[in-house]
Amino acid sequence: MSIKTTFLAAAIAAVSALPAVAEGIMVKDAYARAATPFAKTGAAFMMIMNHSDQDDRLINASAGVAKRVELHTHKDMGEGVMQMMHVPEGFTVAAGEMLMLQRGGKHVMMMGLTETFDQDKVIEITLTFEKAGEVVVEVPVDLKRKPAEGAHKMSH
Ligand SMILES: [Cu+2]
Repeated sequence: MSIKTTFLAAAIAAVSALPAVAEGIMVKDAYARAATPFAKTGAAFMMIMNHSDQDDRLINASAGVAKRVELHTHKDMGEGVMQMMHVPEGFTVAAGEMLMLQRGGKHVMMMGLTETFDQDKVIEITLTFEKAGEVVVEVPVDLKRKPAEGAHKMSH
């Protein structure tokens, strides 16, 4: 193997799931988690990039494994208290910008889970964008992943 192919193979191996792409929207590094594999609620986190030249908006999400899916964010209530809030209008992803769904921040909330969240199981989440339309993302369950540095602890 040449140095170049070795590097490429390593780069591909480092990505947990293949990026989903549609109409300028690219989703990377998606993962889902629940407090335990048998929890009734779970959340999904990911990096959403808008490579198009117009602003877009994530307006809805659905998942086969959940009875109800909502777009949530966390609001800092002060004194270290973070409260989850449903955001019906969704999240803007400006042209050329990135939207981070992460622990303690914006996330895809899945309620009424109908399947167990086993480590490395892949679930399908459909994101609906105002302009790009539906983007189906394969999201691996990762119960071991630690929150990103600086992210607040979140409880569901
Ligand atoms: Cu939530």
